Amino acid sequence: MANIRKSRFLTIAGSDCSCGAGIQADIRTASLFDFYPCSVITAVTSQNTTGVSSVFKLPHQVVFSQFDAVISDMRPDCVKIGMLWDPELIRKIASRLKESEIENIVVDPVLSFTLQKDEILKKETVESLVNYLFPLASLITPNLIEAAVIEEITGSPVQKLCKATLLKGGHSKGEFLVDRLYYRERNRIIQKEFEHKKIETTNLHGTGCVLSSAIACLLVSKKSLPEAIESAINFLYASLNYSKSFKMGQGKYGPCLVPSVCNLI
Ligand code: PXL
Repeated sequence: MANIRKSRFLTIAGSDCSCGAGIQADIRTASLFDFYPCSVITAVTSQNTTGVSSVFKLPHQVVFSQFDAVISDMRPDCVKIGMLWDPELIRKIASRLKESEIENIVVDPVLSFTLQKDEILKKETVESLVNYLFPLASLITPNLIEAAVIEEITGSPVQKLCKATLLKGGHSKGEFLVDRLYYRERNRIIQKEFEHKKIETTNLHGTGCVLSSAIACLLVSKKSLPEAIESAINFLYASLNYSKSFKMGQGKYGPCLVPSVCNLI
């Protein structure tokens, strides 16, 4: 009698041992949306609320064998892609994703760690993301800094590079922030804005991961793209509000913790 199919979520991302961001944040989020989570770990980071102390990039072969094991058996209904650090790795992951015909792919173009500029920002890495992964994505979710880097490298506004883009406004100055969604309808780009009062907190670590994972799950539940995004943004703000006063470690940037999803969406 074991025939009931449960929805599955796949994250392809880096591990964060403090569980604020990356694979661990994605799994926490997908579980709250009642998805069975699977993961392909691309790198193992050592970090806590004070910063990142090391990044170990897994050999390509180890990344692919995880991918093949999951894809050949689990058939995910949605995928969230986070930290991918090498142009060749990105090309190969993209080609395997294409072959597997998976839908509902959300790409969070993580170009650097919180507070640290590192080699992920290399030009060829960004070009590989844009040329191979963006065409497969249902949505990309850059923040303002990532969008500026991508625009500088490609010479094109980020919203022109993908079917749909959620440009996250969290890094803007001022009391309010605006997340802007751009999507195509009959060859026109439509823009929708989601404005929020900023929540006063430094517990912001992992917000991008939580948001993109929530969107990936919500895309499966047959909501339209704007509806899925609105629900996910509301979920993120409820999470930020819930965790704004927690003190998790000695450093400044604590994790954004997600409350129970009940009554939030
Ligand atoms: O939030 C970006 C991000 C993604 N993935 C991993 C991270 C971070 C930020 O620190 O550690 C593994």
